[in-house]
Amino acid sequence: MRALICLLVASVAAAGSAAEAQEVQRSERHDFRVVTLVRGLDHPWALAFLPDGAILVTERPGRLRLIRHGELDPRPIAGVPSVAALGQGGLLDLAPHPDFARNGMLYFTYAAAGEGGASTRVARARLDGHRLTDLQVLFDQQPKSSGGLHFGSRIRFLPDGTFIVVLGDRYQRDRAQDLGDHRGKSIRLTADGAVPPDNPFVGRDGARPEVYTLGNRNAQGLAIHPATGQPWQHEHGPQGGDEINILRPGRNYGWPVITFGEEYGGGKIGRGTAAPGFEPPRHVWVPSIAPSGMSFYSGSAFPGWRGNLFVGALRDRMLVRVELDGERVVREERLLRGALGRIREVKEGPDGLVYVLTDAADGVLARLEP
Ligand SMILES: [Ca+2]
Repeated sequence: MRALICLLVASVAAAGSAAEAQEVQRSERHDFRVVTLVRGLDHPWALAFLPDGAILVTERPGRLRLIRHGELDPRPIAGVPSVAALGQGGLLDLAPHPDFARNGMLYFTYAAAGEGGASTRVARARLDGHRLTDLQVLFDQQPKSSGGLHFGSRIRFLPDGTFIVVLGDRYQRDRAQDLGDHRGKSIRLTADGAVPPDNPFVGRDGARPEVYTLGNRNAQGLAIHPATGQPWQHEHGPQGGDEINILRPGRNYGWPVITFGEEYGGGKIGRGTAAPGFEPPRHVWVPSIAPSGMSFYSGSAFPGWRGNLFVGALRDRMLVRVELDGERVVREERLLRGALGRIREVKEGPDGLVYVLTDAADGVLARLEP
């Protein structure tokens, strides 16, 4: 069932805010309205909710924006480092430190240029009013490579206080199986940027100790399961073969040895879809949906969606609702098809509503409401 019926198209400007109720949509478990909160965001990439109710949004060209009381502050946050805004690169994900209310620390990922090209970097800084201070680079993906493809990335804190960053292979697929290379990996670091001593490849000759998993192509989704604390990831396949995976330390997720995808224009990649020693994906999309952004839903505004996983999709401009039975994907429903645009990011808000960002030069922040 992919029935999604637009019942009503209306533009209702709420008093005192830019909110516009665009549509009422019917879906399997809930009817909902899509309310556009903010327009005019330049390729927004990630959003984060702050304890005081404000919302931060990254814009890929390199700006960090503040939304307070539903209004976009016209002044970008100062002090953002310079980013390599080329192709898929730029200012990407962000995550407040779990103790942000006390320490004000923000963690973010971005494409950075340097010797040999560009790669994904992780930095943290303190948000002090309208500026970032005490900027500190914690990780720089090595080696850098040319071109503007496959920077990943998402960053999330685990319950133990360390964080995981999912990366991309920088379109150098064979590097994804090389433990001496950060391309095509996820990494795990402490909040201060040190290598945790229990990382899976610490002490192994020729391996980079930050590596947490290998064989990952280009991941733009990461969410921590609210009950198990496990990191769930999704990644772009080539032509076909987008995947959902559960990241476990030291495991090999197969790229480019096993994949459900094929070369662009056709042609086999690797050995097939499964092989001993490689983790099979939990879910596969063929054809590709181009997933970006991922969030578990545990709120009370949509009781029928509790325990579901939401995945944004650039292709077909939709939001995918994924039903789970433990670690098994049992069903998906495709929402918002064409209603808003390419969905780059999805997050559950502290109010239990579902927030999305659209990837466009005039991108929006919108909210799903019952
Ligand atoms: Ca895989």
